[in-house]
Amino acid sequence: MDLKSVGVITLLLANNVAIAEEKKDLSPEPLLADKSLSLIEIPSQCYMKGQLEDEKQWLISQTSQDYYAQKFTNENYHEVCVDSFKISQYEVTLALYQQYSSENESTTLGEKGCYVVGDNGWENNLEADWRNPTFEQVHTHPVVCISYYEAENFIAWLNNKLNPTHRYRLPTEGEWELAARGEGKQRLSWRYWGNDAGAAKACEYGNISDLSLNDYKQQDQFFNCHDGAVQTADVHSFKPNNYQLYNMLGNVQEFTCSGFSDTPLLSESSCDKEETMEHITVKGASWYYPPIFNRAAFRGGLPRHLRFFGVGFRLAQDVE
Ligand SMILES: [Ca+2]
Ligand SMILES: [Ca+2]
Repeated sequence: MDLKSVGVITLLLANNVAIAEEKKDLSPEPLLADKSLSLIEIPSQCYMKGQLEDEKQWLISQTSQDYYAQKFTNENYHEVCVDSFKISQYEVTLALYQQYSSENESTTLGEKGCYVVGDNGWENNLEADWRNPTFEQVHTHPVVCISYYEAENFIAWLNNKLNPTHRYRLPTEGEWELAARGEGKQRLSWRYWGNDAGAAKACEYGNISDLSLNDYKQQDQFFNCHDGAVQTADVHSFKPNNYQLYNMLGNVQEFTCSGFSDTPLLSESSCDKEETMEHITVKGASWYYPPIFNRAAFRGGLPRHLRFFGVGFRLAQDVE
């Protein structure tokens, strides 16, 4: 490199510093501008939660009576009533978690070990963590490989930092499913874009287990369209549902604050912080899960201390 080039680079660097300093004075703090903090208010109401009869028949046709009985009979169709609440439009970003980590290195640097799918199926990869979930991410992707406890620690840090009147928390299972279903006609579908797993429409509305993933790693079942993302995608990508919420049924599965039991009535309307139930409920489906799991009614239960490469979370708040 000649000196002339060095001079140009130095000048560019100097200009960038000047621009950065100028922006620093004019912009809100980066934390406050993060997409993860953009909330939508959902009004108090009652709705029908759970699996519909035609959904049941489709699930059995895709699997078997035994598999259905084992996985999907806990999605009871019933009325749930929720108070008004707010929920984030987007999943919590890697950028925001990085900021948390930079201020809490003593607690976040030891977060090793994450369940990923390796050559022999699911395995606890002791080298994997939220910085390296075994695939490439950029800072606008959702953070993954975070346990429920770590998500709660992050939220405690966020509340302490921002000191808002209404404090952030995870959504309850009942709140999450209402938010995912959207409103009006959309709410009556298994997925907010419709029921047909083969429809190209699926790839417009979420980062799902599509042909991109199938090209990368053969799947038994997948959505027959291309969404362009093998693993995680930008949290602000694809079309939202009609509550303007993005990737409720895609990108990553999401923690709720409701304990998991086969009888959802026990916990879906409240946060189970007392740990009366060992497992925590996760909702939605990730970039990895096949269409049978990609439905608003699907419920998963995970041990609270484990991490998975397809699981993240979004924020909620009370409305007073
Ligand atoms: Ca995808
Ligand atoms: Ca999601």
